Amino acid sequence: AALERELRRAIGAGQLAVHYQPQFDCASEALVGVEALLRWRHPEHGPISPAEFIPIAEESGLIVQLGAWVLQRACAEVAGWERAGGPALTLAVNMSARQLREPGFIEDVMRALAGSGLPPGRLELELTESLLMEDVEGAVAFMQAVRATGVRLAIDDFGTGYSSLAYLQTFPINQLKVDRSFVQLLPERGETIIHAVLALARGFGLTVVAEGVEEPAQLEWLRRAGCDVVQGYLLGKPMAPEDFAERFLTVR
Ligand code: G
Ligand code: G
Ligand code: MN
Ligand code: NA
Repeated sequence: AALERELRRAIGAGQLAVHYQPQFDCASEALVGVEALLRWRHPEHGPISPAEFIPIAEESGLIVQLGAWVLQRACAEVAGWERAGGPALTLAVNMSARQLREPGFIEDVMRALAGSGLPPGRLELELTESLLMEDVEGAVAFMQAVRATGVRLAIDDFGTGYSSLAYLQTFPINQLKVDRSFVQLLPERGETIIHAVLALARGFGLTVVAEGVEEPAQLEWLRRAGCDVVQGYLLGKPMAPEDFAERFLTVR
C-alpha cells in the first residue's frame, strides 16, 4: 500500500521515465523501431523494476493513468526524434490486461497519437497470450477496434503462454515476438521451435521479432532463417531517451 501511494505520487514527481530498446531489420541491420520500457527511480530505493510495480498498479487501477502516461510520453519522444531528422521508427508499447478493459483506452491511444503527430501505423501495442486468453471474445472485439484506427498489434513472449494455435486464425495481429527463452537456446538448440514460428508467421502474413539476442551466433542463425526483426543486449540495451538519441540519432 505504501508502494502504491508512492507510485501514485511518482507520476507527478518526475520519477518515471520511458527507456527505449532498439530493434533492427535482421537482413539489413537498419534501425527500424524501439520498444518502450517503463522505469521508476524511487528517491530512496533507487530503480524499481516494472515487473515489481506493474502488478501493484494493475491491482489498484493506477495502471490506467500509468499506461496513458507511457503512451503519451513515448509517442511524443519518438515523433520528436523524427522531427529532429531521425529515421521513421516503429514504437512498441507493452500493455497490461486492466488497461485494455478500460472503456476510454482507445481514446487514450488516439490522444497520444494526435498530441504527438506519430502516425497510427507506427504504433504497435504488445499483448501477451495470457492477457488475450482471459476473454477471447472480448479480446477479438478490442483488437478489431484497435486495428480500425490503424494501430498495429503484436503478441509478446510468444510461445510461453497456454493458448492454442487456433487463435492465430482469429486474432487480427501483425507481429509475433518469439520469447527470449527460445532465442537464447540458439544456435545449438531451439531451432525447431523458431523454424516453426517463422513458418507459422509466414502462413498468416505476420512478421517475427526475435527478442533477447545476446550472442553473434544467435543473430547469424536468425538471419539465415529469415527472421524479420531482432532485439537484444547484443544490439542494444534499453536506454534513457537522451542516451538513445546520442547513440542512434546523431545529427551530422
Ligand atoms: O525492461 P524490464 O525487464 O524491466 O521489463 C520487465 C517487465 O515489465 C516486462 O515484462 C515488460 O514487458 C514489462 N513492462 C515494461 N514497461 C511496461 C509498460 O509500460 N507497461 C506494461 N504493462 N508493462 C511494462
Ligand atoms: O516481457 P517483455 O518481452 O516485454 O520484456 C522485456 C524485458 O526483456 C525488458 O526487461 C528488457 O530489459 C529485457 N531484455 C531485453 N533484451 C534482453 C536480452 O538480450 N537479454 C535479456 N536477458 N533480457 C533482455
Ligand atoms: Mn515486450
Ligand atoms: Na517479450
